[in-house]
Amino acid sequence: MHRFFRTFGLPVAVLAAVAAALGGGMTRPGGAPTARAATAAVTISDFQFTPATVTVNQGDTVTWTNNGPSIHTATSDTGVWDSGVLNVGASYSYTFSTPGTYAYHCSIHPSMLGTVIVTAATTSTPTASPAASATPSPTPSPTASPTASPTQPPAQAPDFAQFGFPTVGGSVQLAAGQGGTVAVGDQSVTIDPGTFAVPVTFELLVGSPSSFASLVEPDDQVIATFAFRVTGPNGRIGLFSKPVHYTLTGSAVSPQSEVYNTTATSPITAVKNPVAAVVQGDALTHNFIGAGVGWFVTTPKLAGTVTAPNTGHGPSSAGAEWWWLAIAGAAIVVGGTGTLVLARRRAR
Ligand SMILES: [Cu+2]
Repeated sequence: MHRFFRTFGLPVAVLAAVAAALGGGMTRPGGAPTARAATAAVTISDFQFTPATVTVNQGDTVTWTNNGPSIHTATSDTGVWDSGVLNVGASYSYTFSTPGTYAYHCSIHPSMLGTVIVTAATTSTPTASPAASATPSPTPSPTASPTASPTQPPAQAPDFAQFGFPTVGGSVQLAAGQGGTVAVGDQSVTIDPGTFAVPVTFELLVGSPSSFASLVEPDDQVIATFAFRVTGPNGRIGLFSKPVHYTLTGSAVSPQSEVYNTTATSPITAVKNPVAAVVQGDALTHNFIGAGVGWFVTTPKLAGTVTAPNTGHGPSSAGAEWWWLAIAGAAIVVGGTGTLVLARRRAR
């Protein structure tokens, strides 16, 4: 974000000003999601995003418009952006400054899935095409404007204390630009210097694993729950300048542990985070760049009975461990008493 604005911010701002002076007559509402477009339009209707996958260049803006008849959201799986509720006819825009593949969903209807692919911009494009940069979004949100501050995203994050994470497990106050660590129990979050350009209070919220149990597969269990509440001078911050680093340690962590995103809705829904967690020994790590969703971590229920073998096995044995767990699970279903035997074998 920083680098993007240092490099391209000025020309884009100048072009935006030129566009404003021209009366914004260059709007291209039907902008096709072609690789060279500076904006791409995604229509939300009939419980799907159309197109479901849109490819844009670094620095381009994607605009989602709800053509009804229901309310929806366009919510990044990893907390990068969240449109909030889009009423019928409403639009939301987000400008992508970092190349990558971004999965998103509707937090009201989790089966609605979409992807934004952001390709790296060539160095000469920012000033090459005034028409491309002069396309204002229909209803620009604060985050959509290229002139918005990159380090103080105005997008307000939900307060996840109200959506399953009522307890402040840990809290740290950071001066502008300062890094730090916040922890509770076997969970910790490391914040690199430069993650926030303003002074913030970074709170690590936690909830009861049992309150999320109904959202996971019957053979999985929730072993950790957490959300971030980051409050700066202008309110709760939804998007960070850099990812923060989350770590969960403990014998319940297994190579099959998975991270789920939870919604700020009632009832809460959950979708699997598209980025796999990294598990080494009894430590699970994952990076998060925003506070637009909450999270929980699962592990197969049997993992609790076969904790010790997790250490000392390289990544190549992960598949084998998975099969042992599957076999053990089948044994439980069939025989009911197979667990201990298998666990003992497994431990060799
Ligand atoms: Cu929806």
